Amino acid sequence: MSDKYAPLPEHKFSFGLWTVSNRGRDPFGSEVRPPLAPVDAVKMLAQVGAWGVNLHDNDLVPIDATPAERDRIVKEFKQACDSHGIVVPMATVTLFFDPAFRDGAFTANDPAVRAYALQKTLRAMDIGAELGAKIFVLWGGREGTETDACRRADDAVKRLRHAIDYVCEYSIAKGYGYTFAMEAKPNEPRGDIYMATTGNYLGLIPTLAHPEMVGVNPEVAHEQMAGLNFTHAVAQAWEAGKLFHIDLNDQVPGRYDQDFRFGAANPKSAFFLVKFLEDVGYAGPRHFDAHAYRTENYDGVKDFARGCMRTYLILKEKAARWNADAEIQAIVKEIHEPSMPTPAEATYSPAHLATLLGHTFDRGTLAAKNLPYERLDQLTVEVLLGTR
Ligand code: GCO
Ligand code: MN
Ligand code: MN
Repeated sequence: MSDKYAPLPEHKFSFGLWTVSNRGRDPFGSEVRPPLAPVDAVKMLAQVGAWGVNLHDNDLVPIDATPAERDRIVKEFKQACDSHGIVVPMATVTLFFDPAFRDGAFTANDPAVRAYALQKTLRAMDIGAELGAKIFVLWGGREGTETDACRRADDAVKRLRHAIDYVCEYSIAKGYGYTFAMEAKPNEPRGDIYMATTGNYLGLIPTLAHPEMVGVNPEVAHEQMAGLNFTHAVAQAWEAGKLFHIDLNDQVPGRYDQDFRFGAANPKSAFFLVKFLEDVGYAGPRHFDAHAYRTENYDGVKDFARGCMRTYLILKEKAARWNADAEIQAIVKEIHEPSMPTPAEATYSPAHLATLLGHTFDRGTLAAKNLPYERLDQLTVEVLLGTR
């Protein structure tokens, strides 16, 4: 059976252990699916054709495990990954679940909580390194406030910087070779999270001790919760050389944190995202940080996982179709052409400056240039709807 949308290892599709094992609990209702052991989640990912699995420390090793239990669990998990041909490209740390982190982790006011958060992160890095991960994601879900009376927000930034610098040094000292991918989110579970958008992190990274080791992990839902254009955030990260990882899912703006199947809510935005990633040649993992509807059993979870990958591959094909469509490309060419003779773009020089300042622009000509974006968008929609 040949299926042109079948996932292959080269597509680098990965899922968080926490995504396919999500049991459907929400603030108003308990779990609807039985527990899924990590090794069984790996088996399921192999069945649906995924390439990788990512994990938080405590998705695998309970927070109160003894060192011996930890070693046994990690060893068994590694064996399961090896026997199912699943890789672990990314690891992360749970710094939000335990009550100890109710005031934050790296940014908490209590120095003991901050030290514990750091220790827990170093141990999670050990687990990830043992499993072969080279990307370490840090999501500061609790690094925020309900009331700004609790601390100065710039102190939070300083504490966060200190923690990131520390974990970079640890990776260097241990020879782990990690890059760190910082994941922003505007709110949930805190009223306001400090690093609200990918742009916030892009501002913080150059101030770190090892900026070259640190990039971002933008998530579709997180930018869309803030009402922002996700592809723009990804493009800025890419342009800065900082797109180290990506969390794909979907989200209707203004709703709760939905974590829908990729492309489920906004296929047009998903199309522009996939087109961007494929056009620029993003070579990192395509990680799905989403979960199945609460109505589903584990067969439905497989439908969900297959759907994420299939939609990505369908959109990838649509992007290629868009790039190859003669009428679309003629419009793209037209909209980039100058409307009148103009001094060539050049870097600043006294000669170019003189030419530019001496040039006469006809504002009427500029304003009259044909920009058939209605037609272009309609053609895009028709590619998406399958009529082209
Ligand atoms: C969320 C986040 C998390 C993180 C994960 C990795 O909204 O809960 O997206 O799923 O991605 O904790 O650090
Ligand atoms: Mn999320
Ligand atoms: Mn995420």
